[in-house]
Amino acid sequence: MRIWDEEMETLAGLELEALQLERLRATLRRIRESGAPYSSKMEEAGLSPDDIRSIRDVSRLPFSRKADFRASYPLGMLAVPRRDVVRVHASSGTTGSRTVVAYTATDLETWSELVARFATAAGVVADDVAQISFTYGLFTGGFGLHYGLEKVGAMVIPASGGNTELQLGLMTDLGTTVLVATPTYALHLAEEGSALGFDFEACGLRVGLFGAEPWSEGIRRRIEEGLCISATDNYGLSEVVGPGVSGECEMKNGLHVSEDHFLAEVVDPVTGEPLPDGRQGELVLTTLTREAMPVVRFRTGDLTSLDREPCGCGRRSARMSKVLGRSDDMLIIRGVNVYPTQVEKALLEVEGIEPHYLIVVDRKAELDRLEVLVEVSEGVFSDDTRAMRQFAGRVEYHLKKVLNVRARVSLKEPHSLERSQGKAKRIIDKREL
Ligand code: DLL
Repeated sequence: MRIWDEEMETLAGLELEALQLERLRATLRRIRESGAPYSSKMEEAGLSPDDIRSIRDVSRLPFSRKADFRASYPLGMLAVPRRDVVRVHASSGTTGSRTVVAYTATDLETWSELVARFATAAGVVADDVAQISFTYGLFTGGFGLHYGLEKVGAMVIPASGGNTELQLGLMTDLGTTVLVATPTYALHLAEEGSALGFDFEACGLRVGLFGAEPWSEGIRRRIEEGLCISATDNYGLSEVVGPGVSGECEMKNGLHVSEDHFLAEVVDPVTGEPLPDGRQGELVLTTLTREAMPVVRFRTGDLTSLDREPCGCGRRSARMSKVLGRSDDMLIIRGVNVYPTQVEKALLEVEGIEPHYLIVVDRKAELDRLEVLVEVSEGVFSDDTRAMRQFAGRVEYHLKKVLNVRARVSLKEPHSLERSQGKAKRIIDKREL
């Protein structure tokens, strides 16, 4: 198994910590010299870069949040002169207003290296033909994967999102071997393709690089079966770089974090206290090499845990567990915390359930009610209302057993729920309307 940057991806222990400390202090100095907003946070906390004497001192530094980007919209977070910026992207704005992120030429070079690392870890090589079905534009997914895969030497097809027939045509004509998409779109492609009689087994597709939204192991299985590929997960966020913070290797036992570029911590989402390895909490990231917009202790809102045990692939970097979801997506239903991925996992444990669902939360007489709309397979769907009610009852029973929360299940005909071309929207919260 090839490692893209063997020296950096196998760095661990004291050597790694020394590099991280040097880079962290340099980042803090650059922030202070540029007068970027975080410098006043450091001042308020009475801290200077020289107070950070060991990597563990990072926990003394104040947090930063998405709100800091919004407060300085569009480019107030810059730590370099504006003329050094060669590209901007913007976050999707799903959880509020848009945030703009900027890159210097060196930042773009680093970003390509980061993507090349996780693509190589997933098994991509120079002979591959990579079809990018992420939207190209302000979203970091399209351009991020594009330049990283070119760096690996793959032949890149910038297909962009949507238009399934075009996607399938390109796959056949150009011999696509690697698919880049959101897991939701990969599922959609598998479904539409098989309806159109496309033979995924016979086409050369072999690896999937999927990310940008949470997805359970059940969805991974469905995608792997549907597209006849090995499906891997990669993670990132605009404010920190875009895709390339972490990604799975072929062992698929966690996402390797590029720790020479990002310092990863997991904290208690409520108190902000650092949590030990293995404990699930909110991921907090500090960039160690970003020039244009460095971020320090950025609260990602994403829930995961860290594992520093060595991995069979030879990389020594810490691994993140698959992201459970964003803390903002957590539903509190009659006092019980529920994440959409937990609902997804439980649903897919029932035979006859399809991986297309929508969660609707409502409040009646001060009580939260959870409804799950989910498609069933052709074999299960019928006009026999009694049989359907019984099946729904079985799903409800299973959800109650796993999630400890009662949910009403409405079974839907195959292909009836709306499909997404990008990130899926899983929750409709009528309590906010
Ligand atoms: O989604 C960057 C990206 C593009 C990552 C392509 C991977 C592939 P944003 O639009 O800023 O950036 O959204 C970032 O998406 O905080 C997570 O909540 C979620 N997310 C991204 N990757 C994963 C993943 C891109 N692999 C937000 N698993 C993050 C779970 C993910 N959630």
